Amino acid sequence: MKVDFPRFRFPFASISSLLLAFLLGSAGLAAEAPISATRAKIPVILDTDIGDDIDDTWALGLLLKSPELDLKLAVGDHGKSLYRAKILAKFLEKAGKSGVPVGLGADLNARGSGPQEAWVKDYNLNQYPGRVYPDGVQAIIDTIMASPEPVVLIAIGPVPNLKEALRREPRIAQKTRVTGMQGSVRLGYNGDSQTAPEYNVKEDARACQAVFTAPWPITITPLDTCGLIDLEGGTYQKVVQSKDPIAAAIIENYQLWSAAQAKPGQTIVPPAKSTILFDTVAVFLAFSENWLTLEELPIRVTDDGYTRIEAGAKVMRVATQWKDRDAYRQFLVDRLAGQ
Ligand SMILES: [Ca+2]
Repeated sequence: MKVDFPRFRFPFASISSLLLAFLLGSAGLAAEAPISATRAKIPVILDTDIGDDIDDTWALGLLLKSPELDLKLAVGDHGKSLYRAKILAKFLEKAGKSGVPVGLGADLNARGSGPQEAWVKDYNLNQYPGRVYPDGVQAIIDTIMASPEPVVLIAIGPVPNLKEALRREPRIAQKTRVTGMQGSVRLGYNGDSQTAPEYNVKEDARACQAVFTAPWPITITPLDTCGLIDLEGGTYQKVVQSKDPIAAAIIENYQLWSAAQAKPGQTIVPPAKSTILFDTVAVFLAFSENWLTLEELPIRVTDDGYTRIEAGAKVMRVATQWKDRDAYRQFLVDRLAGQ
């Protein structure tokens, strides 16, 4: 499926991107050629707690298969920094993207692993062909400050790295737009009518408060929208059966992750559908708001991890409803399974 998305408008369009658009437009190329050939790719940084829930792995796959985006750096966040960096590095290598630098997250519970440990237990991070930054927070700062274009920071976990990055270098907020999977604004988990302290917020509410009050534009997908996305039946099977190396790496990780959830003695069968793919929606928002209703809402993060609509709080763009959820699911499958 070909989808031509309207390019997200930065509040601060750069001269060079305008010039590029003018040159391409005047050459008559803009109308027919594919997205990636006509538009400068959006530089993005991924800040992720990959290795806990499996949806970050699906989100990384979507990011790498989206020609609109140019991944400049991937950093693990919320502890377990070596484990997360190994998953990122091995996944990037399998995807043929080992030129992308990997960063270790802030030194907070640096040890520890999770349900994808079996995938990386023999992986040696020193063998990664790309750069590995021991101080991933500094790498985030340096990548943003050195970028000639504004950067989109995709935040799909708790955000202690970003709180620390803002503390060290507040000027990053002038050059960055954030898209995040955080919060629960009118709906809770599984479409519940009660809002919930959403995991990414609750795990480090102070960090989320720092990020949600910094002077950068923020767009979030709360549970209201990201919490309603999964794949089953033929759409799920299309990803399972894909020969694409990124799709294969996602499914391999998902099967190991599922097996790691099994209780002792329980028979392990490959999953028949995906779990909720929350984080994919934050990646999508980095380049499109298609199929979603966005509202400008003042959002305050409470100390116990709720995201309340409250007058006077910083206004952000919030994806509050799907206009066409099935179209997004179909898009997701076509992107992931396509070669
Ligand atoms: Ca996550």
